[in-house]
Formats: sequence, C-alpha cells, structure tokens
Amino acid sequence: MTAYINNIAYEFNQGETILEFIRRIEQDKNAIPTMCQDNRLENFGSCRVCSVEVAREKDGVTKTMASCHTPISEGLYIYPHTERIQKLRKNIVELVLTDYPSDKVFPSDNKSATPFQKTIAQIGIPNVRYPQGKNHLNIQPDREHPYIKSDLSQCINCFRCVRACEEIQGEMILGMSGRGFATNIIKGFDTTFNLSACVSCGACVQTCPTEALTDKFETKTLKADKTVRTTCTYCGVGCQLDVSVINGEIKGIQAPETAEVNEGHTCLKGRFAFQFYNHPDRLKEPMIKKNGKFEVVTWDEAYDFIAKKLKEIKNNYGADAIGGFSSSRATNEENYLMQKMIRVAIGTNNIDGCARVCHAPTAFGMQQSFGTGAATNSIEDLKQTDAIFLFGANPVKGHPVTGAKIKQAFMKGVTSIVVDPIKTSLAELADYHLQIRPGTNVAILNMLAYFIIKEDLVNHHFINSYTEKYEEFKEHVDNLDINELEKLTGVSKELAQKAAIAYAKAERAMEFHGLGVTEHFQGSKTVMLLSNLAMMTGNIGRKGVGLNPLRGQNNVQGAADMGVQPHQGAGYLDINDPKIQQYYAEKYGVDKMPEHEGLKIPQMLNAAINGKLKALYIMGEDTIMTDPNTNHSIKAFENLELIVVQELFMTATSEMADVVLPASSYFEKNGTFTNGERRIQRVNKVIEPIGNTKPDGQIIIDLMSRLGYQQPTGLTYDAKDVIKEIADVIPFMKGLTWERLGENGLQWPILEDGTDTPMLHINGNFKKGIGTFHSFDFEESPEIVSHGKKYPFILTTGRELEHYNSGTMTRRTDNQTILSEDVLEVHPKDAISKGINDNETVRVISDRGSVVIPIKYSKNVKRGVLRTTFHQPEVFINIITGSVGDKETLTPEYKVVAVDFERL
Ligand SMILES: Nc1nc2c(c(=O)[nH]1)N[C@H]1C(S)=C(S)[C@@H](COP(=O)(O)OP(=O)(O)OC[C@H]3O[C@@H](n4cnc5c(=O)[nH]c(N)nc54)[C@H](O)[C@@H]3O)O[C@H]1N2
Ligand SMILES: Nc1nc2c(c(=O)[nH]1)N[C@H]1C(S)=C(S)[C@@H](COP(=O)(O)OP(=O)(O)OC[C@H]3O[C@@H](n4cnc5c(=O)[nH]c(N)nc54)[C@H](O)[C@@H]3O)O[C@H]1N2
Ligand SMILES: [Mo]
Repeated sequence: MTAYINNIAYEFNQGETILEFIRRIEQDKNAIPTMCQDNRLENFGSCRVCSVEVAREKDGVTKTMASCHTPISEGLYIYPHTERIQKLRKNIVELVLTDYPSDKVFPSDNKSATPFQKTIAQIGIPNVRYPQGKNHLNIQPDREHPYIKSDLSQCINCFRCVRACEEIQGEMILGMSGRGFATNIIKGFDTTFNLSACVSCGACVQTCPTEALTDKFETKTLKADKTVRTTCTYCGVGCQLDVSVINGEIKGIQAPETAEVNEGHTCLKGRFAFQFYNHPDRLKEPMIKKNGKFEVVTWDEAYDFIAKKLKEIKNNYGADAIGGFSSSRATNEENYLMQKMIRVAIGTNNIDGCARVCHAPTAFGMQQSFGTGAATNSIEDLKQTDAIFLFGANPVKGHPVTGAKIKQAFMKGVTSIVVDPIKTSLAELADYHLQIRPGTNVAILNMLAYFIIKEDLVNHHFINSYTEKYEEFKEHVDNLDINELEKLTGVSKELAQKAAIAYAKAERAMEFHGLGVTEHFQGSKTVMLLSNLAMMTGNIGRKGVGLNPLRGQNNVQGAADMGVQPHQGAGYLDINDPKIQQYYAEKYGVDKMPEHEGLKIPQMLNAAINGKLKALYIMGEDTIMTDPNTNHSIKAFENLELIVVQELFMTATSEMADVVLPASSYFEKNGTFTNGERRIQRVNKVIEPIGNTKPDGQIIIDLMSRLGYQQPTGLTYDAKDVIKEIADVIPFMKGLTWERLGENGLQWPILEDGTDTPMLHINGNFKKGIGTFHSFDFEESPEIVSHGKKYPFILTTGRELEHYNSGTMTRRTDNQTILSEDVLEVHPKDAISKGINDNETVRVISDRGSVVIPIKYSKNVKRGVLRTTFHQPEVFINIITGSVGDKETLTPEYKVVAVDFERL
C-alpha cells in the first residue's frame, strides 16, 4: 500500500485520510492548515483550507481535493503545498476574514493565538485585501451563562460547535440558521445558552477555533505558566484533564485529546467546577473543639490530642471501640494507608467506605457469580456492541462522558433497553423502556429470564461449558407466576417479552448498571440476576459484552481494591483466614493482625448508639449529610467520645467533630485514582497545598507514627513509595509502577511484566473457575411492608448533573448558579389531587421525620412515585430516608422510601 508525497513513496494505513497520512509521515499535526477539521469530529470537508493537489500518476494532471475527508488510495500522488494550493488557501481565509473583526486577525499581546489565528499565520496573510463586511457588527454577545460566553461576531461558520454538540455530547442545542451573510449559529430555538437546554459541557468552546465561543476562564487563549495533566476528582469515569496554572493559581481546564478514557471531552464538573479549590471556605488550619467551639491549633497539638485520645480509648475499651471511614475521593495510596492505620496502628478491622452506601452489592454479587466484583469490560467496548441494556443507571447525569457515548450509540441505532422507574433522557430515546415500580428489580429480571428461556434464546454452549446451577435457575424461573410479576412491576408481559428477545438476540450485548440496582433491599440479589442474564446469553468474556457497573466516585473502585472494607484487606484477601493474617503481618512488619471481621458503616453507627464504639476517624466523607436517617446518624455521633474529620470544608459532619484536620485537595497532591474500568491513572500535583493543609497520606503517616507504627517508606509521604508497597502487597497489582502508568494508566490485573487487562473472564474463563447461577424470588421491601399504608408514595432519590453528592465542592462553584436547589418531581395528577400547584413548597413526611422542598410537576415519574436529589443542605433529604438496607451488604435503600406529602 504505497502513496506518494511530493513524488516520494510512503506506506499508508488502511482507512487513512490524506490528511492523516501526511500528518503521520511528516510527524506534524500542523503539517496542513485546517479550519473546520477536528480529530474528534466526523470529517466535514466544508472549508477546503486543507486542500491538496492529487494526481493518479507522477506529475500527472492534478485535482484539488479536501485532504480531511478524502481517503488515501494505492498509487496516489499528493502535492500538499504547490503554489496553486497556497493561493487557494489564502483566498479562502481572506474571504472568511471579510466578515470577521479586523482587530482579531492576530492575537493580542496578553493572549495566546486561537487555532484560527494560528491558521492565518501558517497560511501567511499579511493584510486583508477585501473590504470588511459589516454583518458581524450587529451581533450581540451572550454573556448570561456562568461559564460559557458567545460573541458570534467572531464566528467563521465552520460548524465545529454544532457538530461537537451533536457528535460529542449528543445534544442538539447548537444549530445553524439563515443564509449567505446572515448565516449564524443559534442556541435552542434561537435563545441564549442560559435559556436553552445546554448541559454546559463546553465541547463547543473547546472546538471553536476563534473566540466566538469562549469560557469564563478564557481557557483557549490562556498564556499558562504550565499545564499539568491529572485525573478528575468527581465521578468514576476518570476523565483526564489538562489544568492550566498561572502564578500558582488554577486558571482553566481542557480535555486532552490523547486521553483514552475521555477522548478530548469532559463534563461541566470536570471542565469548569474547580473553583472550590481556593474558595474562602477551605479549611486551612487544624482545629480542636473546646467548650463547643473550634479553636485553631498547630498540627502537633492536633496529632498529640488525637493520639492520646485514641490510646486511651483503646486501653479502656479495646481496639474494636474505634472505627474508620475512608474516602473514595482520596487517592489509592491514601486509602491504602488509611486502612493500614486502622488495622495495624490501631488494631481493628472496623474500616469501611462509601462503597457501603453505594456499590457494595455489586462487588459482593459479582464475586458470587464470577469471582471478581469489578467491571468485566471497558467503556471502549461501546464501539463494538450491538445492544445496550441500561439497568438502574442514569449516566447522562452521573457519568456524563460515558453517558454521552451511550447516547450516541442509542441515536445511531444500537438496540437499546432501559429499566428505570423514571423516564430519564436515555429512557426516552430507548427502543424499550421498562418503567418499573421502584424496588421490583428481582421481579423484572425474573420476567426477562422467563421469556429468554421460553423463546429458547439461551446460549446452551456457554451455559454447559462454563457455568453451574443453571438447571436450578431454569426450574425456578419456569415456575414463576408471570401474571403476578406483571402486576408487581407494572410492566406489561408483552413489553418485557420484546425487551428480553431484543437483548438475547443481539450478537453482543453490554449491560450497564447503577444505584437503581444496589441501593435496595434486594440489591445483591439483583446483581446476581444481572450476572445470570449475561451468562445465560453468553454475553461474558468477549469484546462489546459484559456486566459493567458504573462505579460512582472517582476512586471508589480503588478504595475497595486497597482494602477499605471490614472483611477483606488490600487486594480483597479474606482477613478471617489465619494464613492471610500472617501474610499481611509479614508484609506490614508487625507481629499480628486483628483476627475477626470488622463492622460495616451502619453497624458502626449502631455500635455507637449501643455504646460499643467510642471513636470514629473519618477521612473525606460527609456521613451526616449522605448516610440515611440523619437523626439516627446524629444520635450515633453524639454518643462518641472522639470524632476526627479530615476534610476540605466545614461540612455537617465536620461540624460534629472534636478535631478537624485540613486536607489538601487532589490538585495539591500526587497519587492515583482507579476508575470504573479498573484503570489506575495518575493524579499529578498541579499546585502547592492551600494554607496549612496536608495531603491525607501525610496526615496518616504522621498519626501512625504517633500511634507507634513507623511507615517503612519513611516519615515523608510520597505516593510513589506507597505504590511500590501496594504492588508488593496486592497480588493482582504485581507489575504496577508509577512509570508504567504513563498518560493513560493501566487496568488491573497488572502482571509482573506490566501487561494490563482490559477484559476479564475471557472465553468463559471465570476468575472463580466456573460461573454460578443464583435463583431468587421477589420480596417486598420492609420499608413498604411496614410503612406503605401510612405513607403511600414511594420516594426515590438520585443526582443531578451539576452537583456532586453532598455538594460540598460543586456548591462552591458556579454550578450552584446553574442549579441552586433540590426539587421534588411529582406527577401533576398526584399534586393536583392534593390541590398543590407547580413550584409550591411542600412537606414530605416519612416514618423518620419530614423535610420541606419545592415541587416540580413532572411526567417523568409515574403516579405514586416521587423523585428528588440529595445535594443541598437546605433540604437535607436524608432526614427522611430509612434504615432498610441490602440484606447481604447493608447498603441503604435510598431508592425506596415510603412517604406522603402535604401543602405547607
Ligand atoms: N452529577 C453527578 N454525578 C455523579 C454523582 C453525583 O452526585 N452527581 N455521584 C456519583 C456517585 S457516588 C455514584 S454512585 C454515581 C451514581 O450514578 P447512578 O447509578 O446513575 O445513580 P442514580 O442517579 O442515583 O440512580 C440511577 C438510576 O436508578 C434508577 N432507579 C431508582 N430505583 C430503581 C429501581 O428500583 N430499579 C431500577 N431498575 N432503577 C431504579 C433511578 O431512577 C436513576 O435513574 O454517580 C456518580 N456521579
Ligand atoms: N438520599 C441519598 N443519599 C445518598 C445517595 C443517594 O442516591 N440518595 N447516594 C449515596 C452514595 S452512592 C454515595 S457514594 C454517598 C457519597 O457520600 P459522601 O462520600 O459523603 O459524598 P461526597 O460529597 O463525595 O463527600 C466526600 C467529602 O470528601 C471531601 N473531599 C474531597 N476530596 C477530598 C480529599 O482529597 N481528601 C479529603 N480528606 N476529603 C476530600 C469533600 O469535601 C466531601 O465533603 O452518598 C450516598 N447518599
Ligand atoms: Mo456512590
């Protein structure tokens, strides 16, 4: 496969365009000037700036072709920079400049050149020959949106923003209207960004080659001192971010194109919501509460106070009177040290983290079915799947970059099935939306299995070769009363049958699931039934299939890997096993390890109420705000002798602490986060720690030393040292090194030679040897059984795009301007039946208490179902959530709360 550039022969790659070919050969991404082209977008070929001359034979008759969308072919002769071409490029750009502000042709002194200005310079336009059009002068800038600004007088009609909005984000907010000189970009029905349904992802700003679209931070034209690549602190997608710094301050964030995870895209939290980092509310000094008031102390005073108290409590009541909550927002190295402090320096397995209130059932359920509790495949597989089964997850809000990819796939026509009690935007787009009653997951999955078996769409070869207990499962399913399940779920048999057939018939089907599965009384069981579905159809161990939990926090996968749970240590080894205790004791250089399983978060809170637990050490969790049944949590906290909270901010939880330790944020430290695809990625320090804060890792090492354990890597915390220790302790991370992680990280298991693992259980080769089917019946939640009569509505709680969990960080950014409150979505008929108007404020009551919240009429919820979010302390929704949890893991049932509501 040979083609020629200026008569010199080169090999070309199958499927390459002429532009890609020239860029590769010349090893220069600017080898050819471009204007409407963006690597992240489909090639468009409209501006013709990238034109080259092309001939079929050497020095033969040439044609002018746009190189960006012309595929290269055998024996083609390309002349990229002939005089004619150079003249053509100049002409095109000069014509564009006829309706472009003359003072924007060259960059101003205090700004970097925009991509368009770079193109102008590359083509070499000393002055504009044609008189300027005046159209641009009449266009008013739009500066209402807190992040995104437009000044369309600088628009060159390249369409990149319109295409980015559609092709990258899957929104269709931006469009083009008018003709000739009147052609212009419009937002929604020709309004402002604010009034349109824009999701503020900023993809349009990043691709716009001029300053027609910019962001508040002028990221595109920043003259940064340095740009540091790091991993986002918000959700489990793990976007890579390029953070620009001037004078030690963060000034803007862009999404690097070279990022495998996010491919040059990110959401409004990743790109814009960084202002929390130097917000005046940041905790900057350690504080001890004296006579009910916090007083600033030195680090030494704080450490001495904590160490003395912890030793006292341990002496008086034993190590099991102490517990720790670790942070999925902190790095792997810090989580590793935290669990080590609790286990080794204190001597108890009372260590847990936010997975308990989140995806613990996923880890448990998938371990029962397959042997490993993590995602089987990678997000990249979306490019190769034929069907997407989205069960109890709303990635458009929770995992926006993955959500955008799923939305693209839906729009391109992949078979799409959504099971969700809410009509989410993906549910609306899907081929099949099974809008079940909240809490009936086991029933609907049994229905789907019933029809797959009935239609004989099972993969007998896969079942026979790689799994066990299918016969029991089949018998169980055969005996189900399908009419009863129809009534329970509220989903018709016909719809369930169609969806089941669509899933089972797909050559490759990917399952994605979220909290709609796990935060339920039957959470773990649902996970095992989702595993059944994949196994019975052979959708495991190939590209484009699998069970893919959309893990929540930036590092919740990592925290669990590091041993943040009371029954398994670093690397998921069973701490009840004496051989494993011996293994850890040797690795940690101590005589012995604690011998029995520790308590889970809800058990620790109960133990506090019963007086058995006396101290809690909390690193980066806002337990009071985010755990269910707030008054219960408060009661537990009030009973403790010592509460230490390591935080960025004063939260509802830190308010209750005896000692508050100011931690550095992810911008201020090195380390790694592990995303939902088991991908360990680097977190690189961008700026120095704010105020007198310290990285969590340093705080833990300091305290361990005060408690009598010397971290073998020394008293100065360095994430790279801890990584070496982690690689030595965790068997499936043997080949992990900081250097090997490179720019895009590695997916565990990482073999000794550094090979990583994008896919698990290949060809039915299950981690636990053989895949196991489980059978379960639907069981009504005790919440409904006990309180359903008195409180007839089911409240389900989830999240909005703009805010992140307790909102501690996002509420301290302009995201709060975009969305400033939690609202209750109510079906209009339910509200009207109580005589309550849209936007009125109501009281919502459960068995635990009541909260006050404005309502919004919404047909996205069925009658009898209410939905809201838990981001704003003004509402404090967890006051009314309950104590029912998943039977196996105790994960709270945030998704089924029996309530009623009334006019205030
Ligand atoms: N913007 C934003 N992103 C976030 C977060 C955030 O707070 N804000 N939090 C992060 C965290 S910690 C997590 S864990 C993830 C969570 O991300 P998701 O798992 O997507 O979480 P939710 O939106 O809480 O719930 C998912 C869906 O489950 C549905 N659901 C509720 N009950 C049921 C049911 O009985 N059956 C079924 N099938 N579905 C049900 C809900 O209607 C909702 O659409 O998001 C992460 N990303
Ligand atoms: N009603 C209802 N409640 C829910 C849920 C729901 O769906 N409905 N979802 C649940 C789920 S899935 C989850 S995961 C939990 C999340 O609950 P939390 O883990 O409590 O939520 P976050 O807001 O992420 O809180 C983490 C805290 O860590 C701090 N932080 C950030 N970075 C660092 C750092 O580097 N070091 C330290 N020390 N601190 C840091 C932040 O300031 C923040 O206060 O909420 C649960 N609560
Ligand atoms: Mo979560």
